Amino acid sequence: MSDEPAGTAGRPRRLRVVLVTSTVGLLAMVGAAVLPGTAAAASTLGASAAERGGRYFGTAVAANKLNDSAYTTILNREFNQVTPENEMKIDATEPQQGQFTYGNADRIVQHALSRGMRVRGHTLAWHSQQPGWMQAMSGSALRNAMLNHVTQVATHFRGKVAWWDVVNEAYADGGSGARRDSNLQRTGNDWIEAAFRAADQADPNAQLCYNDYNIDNWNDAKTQAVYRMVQDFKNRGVPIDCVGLQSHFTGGSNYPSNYRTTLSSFAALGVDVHITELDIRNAPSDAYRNVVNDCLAVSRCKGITVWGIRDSDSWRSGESPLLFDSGGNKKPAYNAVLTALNNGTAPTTPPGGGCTTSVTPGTVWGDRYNTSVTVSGASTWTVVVAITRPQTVSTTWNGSASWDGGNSLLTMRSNGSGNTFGFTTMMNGNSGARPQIRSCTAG
Ligand code: 9MR
Repeated sequence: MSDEPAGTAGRPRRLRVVLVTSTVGLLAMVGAAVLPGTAAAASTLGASAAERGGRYFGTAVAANKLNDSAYTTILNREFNQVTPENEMKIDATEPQQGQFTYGNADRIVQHALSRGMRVRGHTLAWHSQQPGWMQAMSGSALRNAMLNHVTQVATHFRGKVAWWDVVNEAYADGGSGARRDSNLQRTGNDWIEAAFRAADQADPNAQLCYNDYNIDNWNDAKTQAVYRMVQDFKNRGVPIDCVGLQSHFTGGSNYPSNYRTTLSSFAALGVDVHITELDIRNAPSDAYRNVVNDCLAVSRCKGITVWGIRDSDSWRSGESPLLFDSGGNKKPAYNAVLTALNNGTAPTTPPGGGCTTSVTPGTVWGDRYNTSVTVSGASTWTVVVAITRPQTVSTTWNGSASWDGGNSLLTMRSNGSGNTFGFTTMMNGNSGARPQIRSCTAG
């Protein structure tokens, strides 16, 4: 580790703003008429995860599949978070030094944000999938090129990417607990924190994560080594917000019984934890269920991303490790995951019980649109609606409005005007996003 000037650990922390959305309201908005969003047992992975403390359930997405309607039907229905599978990697975004190409990544981001899904950026600095020019570099030239890459890409996606995998897979496998040898590592042991600082400068609102595989088993030397790095970063004020456990339980590494200990131990360092690339060989329901329950048991476990939608989309399709078969049908593991999410003990049904909302799209003008929400199951209620910025709400009716979450969460309380409230949303340049119902509480 490089030496850090004393006092940095206590410097003001970065802004932390994460858009909070769920698919519940969105589905109602794009549906032909009115679909219910319930606070009790949601029927899709994303909506159900959202009800478990605002978590997400996401998937890796490949840009070249966005024209496949079987694929996008499942994507749009089930998931409220996406990670571009390859399109934000270094070879994709900077194929020639200093020439940045964002077309495929932008397509995925647009697809996601216009549907209220959050985006995980993957990945800014990695030993693998480097373009040829970078592979050929070393020393300070490589260090500077890496930092410039981090700065440029994080700047391009500023305000759109909720979490960045700033550095990916920097530790060696096996018992050494050492850094992985790579051209980046050979630029100096401080390359990881330098990357985090550059990302922090470029996008102070994004959550910055370290992401790796085989850091699932708490007893593994690799897990312990990453844990010590995160602990050191927190101690010295290096801007890190989260750890991503890829959790490829496939090809020889299995779900470990101490997985929950690993999640909670990282969380105890003061970082969020994310399960970022989940797939499990042959998709056993038990292991999928355990992963979900472990995440729900750790309040800082913010969500789960599976590494592809259908088995045919998987990087290891021969192992059929995903939740949908190649025909797009739900597998038993899908039902295990959804049931675990819906039965989750994470506190989400607030005191007073839940109620149900139906969202009806209203008039759309060039710069704004109306939405109305009907509440069932309670005569007095509190409904929380997430607005995707830069959109803002200009007017509300038939309820008493208050705001929090940096003006992205609108809370509407019944005020004796009946069970249907409404509001006008100003697009402010984003015509695609639609409000998302976050919760409905009776009383
Ligand atoms: O799924 C990705 C596959 O399409 C690529 O060919 C491969 C190239 O390295 O990367 C795969 O995704 C990897 C991810 O970026 C990082 N963790 C391991 C994933 C599976 O290899």
